[in-house]
Amino acid sequence: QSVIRLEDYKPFSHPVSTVHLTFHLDPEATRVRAEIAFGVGTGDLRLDGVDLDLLSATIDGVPVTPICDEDGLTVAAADLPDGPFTWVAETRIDPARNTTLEGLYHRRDLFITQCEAEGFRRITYFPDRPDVMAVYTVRIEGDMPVLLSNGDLTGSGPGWAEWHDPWRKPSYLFALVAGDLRSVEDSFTTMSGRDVTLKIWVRDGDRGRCAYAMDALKRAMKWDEDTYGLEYDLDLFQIVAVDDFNAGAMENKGLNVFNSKYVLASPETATDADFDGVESVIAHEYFHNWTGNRITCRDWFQLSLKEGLTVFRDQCFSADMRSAPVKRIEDVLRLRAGQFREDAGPLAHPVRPESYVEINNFYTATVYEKGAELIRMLREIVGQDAYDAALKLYFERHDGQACTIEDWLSVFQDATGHDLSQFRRWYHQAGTPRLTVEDRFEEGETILTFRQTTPPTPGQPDKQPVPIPIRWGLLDDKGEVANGMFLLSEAEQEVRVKTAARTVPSVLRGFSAPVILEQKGQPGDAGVRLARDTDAFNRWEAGRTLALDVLAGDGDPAPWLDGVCAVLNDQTLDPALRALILSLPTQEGIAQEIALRDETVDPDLVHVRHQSLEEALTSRLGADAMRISRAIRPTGDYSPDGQAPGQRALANRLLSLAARRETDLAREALAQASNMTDRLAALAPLIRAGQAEAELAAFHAEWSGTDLVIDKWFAMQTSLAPAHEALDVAQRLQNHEDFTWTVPNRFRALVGGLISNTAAFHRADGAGYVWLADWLLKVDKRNPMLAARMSAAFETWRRYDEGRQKLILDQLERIASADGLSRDTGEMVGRMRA
Ligand code: BAL
Ligand code: ZN
Repeated sequence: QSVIRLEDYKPFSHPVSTVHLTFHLDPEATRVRAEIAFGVGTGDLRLDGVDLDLLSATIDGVPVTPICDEDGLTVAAADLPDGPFTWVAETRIDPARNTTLEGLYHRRDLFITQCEAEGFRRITYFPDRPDVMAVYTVRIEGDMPVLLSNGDLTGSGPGWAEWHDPWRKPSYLFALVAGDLRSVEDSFTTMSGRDVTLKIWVRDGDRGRCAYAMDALKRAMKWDEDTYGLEYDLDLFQIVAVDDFNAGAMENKGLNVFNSKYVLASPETATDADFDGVESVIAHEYFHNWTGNRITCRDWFQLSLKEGLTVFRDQCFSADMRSAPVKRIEDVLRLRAGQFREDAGPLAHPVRPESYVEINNFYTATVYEKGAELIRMLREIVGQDAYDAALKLYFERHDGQACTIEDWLSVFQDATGHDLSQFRRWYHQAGTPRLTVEDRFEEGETILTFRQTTPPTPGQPDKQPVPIPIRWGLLDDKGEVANGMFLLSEAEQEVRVKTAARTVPSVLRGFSAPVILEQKGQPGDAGVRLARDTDAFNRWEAGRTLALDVLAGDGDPAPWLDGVCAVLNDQTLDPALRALILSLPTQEGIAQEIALRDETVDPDLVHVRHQSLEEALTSRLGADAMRISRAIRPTGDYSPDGQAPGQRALANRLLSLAARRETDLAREALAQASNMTDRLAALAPLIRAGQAEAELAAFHAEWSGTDLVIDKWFAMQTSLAPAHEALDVAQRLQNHEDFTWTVPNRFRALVGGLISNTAAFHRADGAGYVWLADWLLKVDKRNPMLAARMSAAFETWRRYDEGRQKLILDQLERIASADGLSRDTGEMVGRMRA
């Protein structure tokens, strides 16, 4: 496998100014004419191209015969004019047979493109790299009512449309969608008074489920103006929702393409979490217009330049729309579940990787979520005003450019005067730093001693200290006595604060750095923080610490039970926060904690402990669970905004506990449920108890044909079925007539659901591993990106006992030695076995 290295970066040989594309759409034989204006360059002309049938090529009108290979073509320097020249090539492609869902593909009568990262080379020969930016004009010919591309519509007639995007862009932001679609329209007046037409394109029948997405889009546009002074820059902004999509969404200039999961939402079909997802993904893709599109990446090693910043921006947007502490807890849960897990295993890599085989394998939690944490830390270190000044300078200095992480950090240094040389390590060094804090009280001072280490990761045996912003506070029995921010830059440093007596430290407030904190306090400290920390995040964190003492060790459950019951009854607290505090860490979270303690993870034991703490809480609450659940459940019309989702979350958490004893309570709740959030919450205990047969059948009958809901139907069964039955359930469901494994959402629902059912996936006989490997081998032949991403389910193999390790390694070896394995999956499996 050939390795691409950051150190080998060279600018492209010839500048490109304009690209004219003409598409004659046909599912099996689409012809693409590409006219590319090249400037004066040096050396051969090397263009990327994959699975293309080259019909003709000319340079300045003169036919040429390039040397073609599997990855592209070359025109020798001797055959190129001395000055600027125009390249015209006609290629034929087969969108119907393109099962990779990269490039141009045809599914269910829709033509769809996905070009990031390297899909454009499946459409025509081109220098398919983000630092080659050009102005695109596109003509689409095809017998379909809707023919869309980037930018503004400049002409159309029956069977054709022409589009022009005045903004220079890299090829990965090119998009085309064509087919029978309907639009929902609205408009937005920008801060300078320009009217922008907004269109969301969906299939006939889905227009009634676009209102929330449209509202979220307008709120995001306004927020970017108010918060960053950034205005939209075309007269038209379009979103298309498609059912066949590998990712969540794509920020193509002026024509975002979305997985329908992140557009379509109504109370009957979508949960509160789905509405959240729509809001944040709509915002994320919209925010890319500046952080990604106007300023893009020089090369794919810089991916976090746009993704880390844009995730951070969408996190801040959601925090402003909803409860900021609750959003922070949810973001940290996501970070730990995906990124800490990745950082602790064989797939660990820096936020800015140094090499890759297949770039699709680096759209990771590290590049996205840890990348966002780095921006958050920068803001923490320099302060909000300096952060704002730095962002202003970033847009002034780099608008229209393809940039690097160094450019980004230089802007921060120049704008703020901070020396960020040590901060660079966060981008280059993989692994999650471990932060320990010890406290002592001496002669009228509370002394906090902080220490940091980062464990070795693949290819990086030795780590240097990184700057860690630590927000801290000190609590006594009346409340908070002091607080501050400390930047730990060395391996060990102290903070001294004058206090009258020993206080309880509350450190890493708001999760001010993406580190694993080990707190060497006194027994009872976590209970104090849970009861009265003024930082909501650390209140939640204290509950988690107490729960993990029981779940990952053999701690006493009483402090956790006492603490969370007190929180439950605190009417002054946001119900959403109470619901989070009342929830146990996931079994994946417990396994991470056990592995951190250098102990072998026994998934069965984790499952048993998890169940028994749930049971203990159920006993403790008794009749209170249903009493409070009923009292707090919102009545009236459903709203995904305001207090109602938090109230539902708390009501449903309590229902899940109460229904452990009495499944009829869940049946009652199901009968009364009037929205999808409540329905799924009521179904869950029945599925867990193996008593949902009739209810699942009724659910299926009601929602047959509504794909996103049927995805839920599959996912809830494999993810919630009792561990000893779940694999049988999955094997039965994979033969269901609605199980189309070739549709990524459906595949992820069933297979991803089973993987998330950890005790089922990690069955001691290895049947879960064999089953997943069978699927990966099958899917890899059609859709390598999907198979490669799903293969990360195996990344935790070192956590388990020797028996399970061997069973997983056997499957990794079986995959690695399969004939025709894709570069994507080959790289993932190779890294996991290394
Ligand atoms: N750029 C790929 C999809 C996203 O991160 O928005
Ligand atoms: Zn993104």
